[in-house]
Amino acid sequence: MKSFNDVETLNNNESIIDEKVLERKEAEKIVLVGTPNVGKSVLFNRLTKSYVTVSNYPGTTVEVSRGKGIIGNKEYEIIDTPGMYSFMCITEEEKVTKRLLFKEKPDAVIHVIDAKNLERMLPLTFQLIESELPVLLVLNIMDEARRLGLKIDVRKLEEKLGIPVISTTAALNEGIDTLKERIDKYVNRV
Ligand SMILES: Nc1nc2c(ncn2[C@@H]2O[C@H](COP(=O)(O)OP(=O)(O)OP(=O)(O)O)[C@@H](O)[C@H]2O)c(=O)[nH]1
Ligand SMILES: [Mg+2]
Repeated sequence: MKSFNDVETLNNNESIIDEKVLERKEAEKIVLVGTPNVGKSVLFNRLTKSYVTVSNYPGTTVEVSRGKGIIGNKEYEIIDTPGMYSFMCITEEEKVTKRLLFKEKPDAVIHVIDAKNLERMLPLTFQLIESELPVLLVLNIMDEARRLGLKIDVRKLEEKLGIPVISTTAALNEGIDTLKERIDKYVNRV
């Protein structure tokens, strides 16, 4: 019976510790979203340097990666989400991503798209903006877009959308420093 009590005490202590962790002021948070296969996870690896944890979203089998990264002079928590096509969620992955977007209260939401399929992917950008999420748009896979001869007027797109737009080739580490600068400016309003 003694061992049973010991376990009870341990569990009580654990729950107190959890509450303390929850009360602590959290780091600035960035959530990466976008359709499958656009390079979110490659970008996540570029932005995070340490403490990457992969866990199932509570009550689901959907995996979410969290890591820490330094942007400007601040530490951020960066969250990599499973691919989503739209807010009209069909798959469990999409439902998890939508829930995460609203529950985590991110300081920045990075919508990553494949620059080759700009028009097909912009509807989700609109949905994110309409939901009043703090969105930045990343046109990734620019190497392939360039190879296909696609020309994108990034400044004009920024003007039309009213949000920061940054082009990257995450696989080659291109545009990552600029992305970090823009995130820093956006979050800290400088
Ligand atoms: N050419 C090129 N390939 C890239 C670039 N970024 C990512 N990729 C490739 O695109 C593929 C998908 O990358 P991921 O990072 O796994 O994509 P994801 O968005 O996380 O995909 P899901 O997790 O399925 O939603 C991989 O083979 C990457 O190497 C890029 O800038 N250029
Ligand atoms: Mg991924």
